[in-house]
Amino acid sequence: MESSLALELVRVTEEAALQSARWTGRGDKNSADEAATVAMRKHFDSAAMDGVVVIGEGEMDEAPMLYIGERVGNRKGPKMDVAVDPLEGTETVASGLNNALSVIAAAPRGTLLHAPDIYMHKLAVGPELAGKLSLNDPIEVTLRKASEILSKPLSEMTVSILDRERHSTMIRALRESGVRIKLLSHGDVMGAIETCTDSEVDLYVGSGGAPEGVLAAAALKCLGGEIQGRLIPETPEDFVRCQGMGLKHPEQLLTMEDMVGREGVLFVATGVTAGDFLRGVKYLPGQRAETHSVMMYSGTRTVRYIRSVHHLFQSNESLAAA
Ligand code: VTB
Ligand code: MG
Ligand code: MG
Repeated sequence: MESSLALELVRVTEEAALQSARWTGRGDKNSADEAATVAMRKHFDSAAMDGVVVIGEGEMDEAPMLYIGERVGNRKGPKMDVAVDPLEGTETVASGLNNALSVIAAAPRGTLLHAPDIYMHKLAVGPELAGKLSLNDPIEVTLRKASEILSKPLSEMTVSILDRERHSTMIRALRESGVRIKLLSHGDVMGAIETCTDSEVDLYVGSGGAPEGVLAAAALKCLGGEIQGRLIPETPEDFVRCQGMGLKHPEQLLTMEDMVGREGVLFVATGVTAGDFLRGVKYLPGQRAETHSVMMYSGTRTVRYIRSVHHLFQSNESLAAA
């Protein structure tokens, strides 16, 4: 059941990727995002589930599609919570940079954290470090512990972090510690995932979007890694929003269980632009295109990679007919 649903969801991220990839490097992030969102919405209803969007494109009144609370799926399957980011990396596509993705996570109804669109402090690690570090520790302590557990000197570790002014103190501390640093221009879902792949990245730290934190938690649960988070409500309104989403103490440490629950979670993603983990959309002769996706299920810890060749004629036609 999980794998057939995951495959149906891959179909949805593939369509979003195929449409948004057309905007690669064209300097128009809104059009790229809209193309992904429209395509994702149009294909969602073929998935056999009774889904409710808990992380989506915004509140109902401001976003017409994939708003929080919207029902998705054909209603003929399990009741699910659904988290989407039709285009994780809108600027990335607009600038033609690496690692833009289309992403969906799904888990039994009531299990995914309804994270508001604010920042979240994050610490993500791969299987070797999972369960062994704490976001409560100062970064120097975390690095020292990680270096001991991994049995390698700090100078041979790599830490990734979004390249942002708000991280200047943290980046300085990383530099003083002697670790290698991978500065990300965007895309911290992929940043967190990379701690679990055969990339050089050992830790992902810093703050990024809270919705992206929940999406990353879904992926890391499937990959055997770990992410911890702490929301950063900046205004009294943010506090109220967090509490409205069921978080009595908005600044509490969030474990993976807080973010994605105890039950099986599905995570699917399709590459939009090129990346180390997933290749981007490639248009082929004869109105065809190739996509690379991953589908994972935490219940079995299966990770499947799917290379698909699409006939764009059919893809566009089914879009027009939908
Ligand atoms: C991250 C990253 C996204 O936003 O969550 C980041 O994953 C956080 O916001 O790709 P800032 O850009 O304000 O730092 C993105 O870069 C864009 O959604
Ligand atoms: Mg988005
Ligand atoms: Mg995003």
